[in-house]
Amino acid sequence: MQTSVTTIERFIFDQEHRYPEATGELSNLLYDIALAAKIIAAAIRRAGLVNILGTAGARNVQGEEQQKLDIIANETMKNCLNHTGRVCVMASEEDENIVPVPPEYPVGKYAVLFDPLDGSSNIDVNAAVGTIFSIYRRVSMEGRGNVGDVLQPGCKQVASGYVMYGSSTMLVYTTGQGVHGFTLDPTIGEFLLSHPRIVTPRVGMYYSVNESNFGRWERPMQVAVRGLKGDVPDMMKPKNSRYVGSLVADFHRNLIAGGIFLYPADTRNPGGKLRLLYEASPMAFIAEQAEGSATDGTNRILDIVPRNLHQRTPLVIGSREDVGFVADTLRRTASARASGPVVQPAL
Ligand code: AHM
Ligand code: MG
Repeated sequence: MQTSVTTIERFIFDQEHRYPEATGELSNLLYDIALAAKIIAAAIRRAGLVNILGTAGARNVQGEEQQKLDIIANETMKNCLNHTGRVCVMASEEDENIVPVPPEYPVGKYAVLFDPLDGSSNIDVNAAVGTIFSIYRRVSMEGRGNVGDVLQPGCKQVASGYVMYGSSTMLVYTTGQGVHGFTLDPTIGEFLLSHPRIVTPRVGMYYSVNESNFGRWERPMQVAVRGLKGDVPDMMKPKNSRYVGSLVADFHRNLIAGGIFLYPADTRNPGGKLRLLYEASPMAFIAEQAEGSATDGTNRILDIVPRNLHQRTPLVIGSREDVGFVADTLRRTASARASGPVVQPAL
């Protein structure tokens, strides 16, 4: 029987109190999110039993069918964050506009963004889903926060993380001091430190992409993915394919085992499918803190300045050398096409 454990509360407290100027507010905000994660995890576990699986008949702002658990997760996040005086404004993938703090509650110095239940199309088949969150310091000088507080580039994040509701529930986060993972012990209801200081391998074993879109990608992306599969063995050892279709699960596996996740632009999603603010930026902060990297193919994800709340972006993220290989291949193939015949193997 283990009698000494590190709870998420103790770990966050110890980390923040290395800085004398720390007020503890960010720590408390992270506990609020950990509490929301426990409530959502419980709802997911109960889902099959209490018959809350399936759609709620509503569609979210992107026109996608909303699952009942999406609504529960979204409300849970808001209710755990909106009354504490730590948050000035929120934004959720499930809400069209920014989510203000109700007037009866005080506002604080952080803006919090979240995808309350990512990969929700996987719920009905009992596959892993997740919550992704991103925290910025407010930049508005007065009032109760505005859209400018959430439209900040990813490099301004003070923390980001995700919760994976899989065979166990894990919370992984960074405040810019490395990436740390906690596993929920359901017997005591606490997240316990299980993966301190996660560093992702420089070269990974896996590539993760929805290859049914292959014919809809631009040719440079087709060449890059074929490279990951073994078309240029002198440059890239062939990788194994893994794809759950749930970003949190695909990203988490690749973070731990090493690998690359891609969701490129295609003819159906010319700007990419994933959202910059709720998916790409928070994951990019984690990837970089774990010594990996993230790009849209040309630009570092964390440098992109968002123009609107639900902006999408192509995403290539994971082990540093693998992401570099894809970015280089895109650049070389595009410039070879511009100046003459393509030197890569024919498709
Ligand atoms: P969601 O936020 O509506 O759940 O969509 C995002 C999900 C990601 O988790 C996943 O990486 C991607 O969509 C999968 O898309 P596809 O089914 O097109 O492969
Ligand atoms: Mg999502």
